[in-house]
Amino acid sequence: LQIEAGLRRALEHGELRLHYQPIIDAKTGHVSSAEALIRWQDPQRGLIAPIHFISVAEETGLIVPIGDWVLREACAQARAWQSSGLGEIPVAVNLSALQFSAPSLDESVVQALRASQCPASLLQLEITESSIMAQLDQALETMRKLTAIGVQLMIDDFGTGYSSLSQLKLFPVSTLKIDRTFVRDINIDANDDAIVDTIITLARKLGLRTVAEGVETLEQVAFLEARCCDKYQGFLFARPCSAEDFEKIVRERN
Ligand code: G
Ligand code: G
Ligand code: MN
Ligand code: NA
Repeated sequence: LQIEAGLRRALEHGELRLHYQPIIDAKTGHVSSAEALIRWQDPQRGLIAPIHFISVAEETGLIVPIGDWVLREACAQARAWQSSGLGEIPVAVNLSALQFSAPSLDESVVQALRASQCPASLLQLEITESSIMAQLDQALETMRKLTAIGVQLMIDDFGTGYSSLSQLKLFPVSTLKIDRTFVRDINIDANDDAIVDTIITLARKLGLRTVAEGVETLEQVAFLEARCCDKYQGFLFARPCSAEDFEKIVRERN
């Protein structure tokens, strides 16, 4: 209850922030996009990570207005980077299950893009397999509406959900983000080597891009590079950071 009241205040008083984690193009080493990750700047407690409030936001339905705020902020940031000349840096937003199943999601996305005159190509949406599988037919309809707007869809935490291959081929998505639990044990657990290898091969054959999440070591990069994974995200390259720090990283790398 305390967190709920606090979150309402956070939303009203502008205490929410987005941090951005660079996603690195495997071929060029350039920053090709960003994942937006929410933080709560509480005046008393300081910066609060999403694990401490996202589940409460989901249970109370506050995730819908918070999610709308995230969409608007992400679009405004991508548009600001574009117009400042930093480059075309798409920003990926995480959608919670409740947000994804809301009938008004496509309208929220259109409004967020319009409010900052952000091209749809600069917004990406991360959806988990479990959100999709909760109501498959409705999810496919929602995904079609979203792709018609021109935003790119990605499957987050891929490999941990329950979609079958016959369902995966129906998803109008551009990218699979390989869950970091598999990436973590590359070269440590032969099962994870096989899983990562198979996901990358599958993605290529289905015409999908791959992002490896949670890349922390050069050994992982060597493994992923040998299998032609398209993009890397992880602490080896950069942690999630403020928009200003993100800009510095882009200026250094691109
Ligand atoms: O940034 P961090 O590693 O603390 O994020 C932890 C979790 O919170 C991740 O699973 C991430 O997907 C989730 N998360 C971060 N930002 C958002 C957001 O804006 N919306 C939703 N629904 N989840 C988010
Ligand atoms: O669930 P989702 O994939 O949206 O979660 C993104 C989260 O992963 C972010 O909160 C981010 O802090 C975390 N993350 C990003 N890179 C790494 C990494 O290299 N190692 C670990 N342990 N976590 C990471
Ligand atoms: Mn994510
Ligand atoms: Na993920």
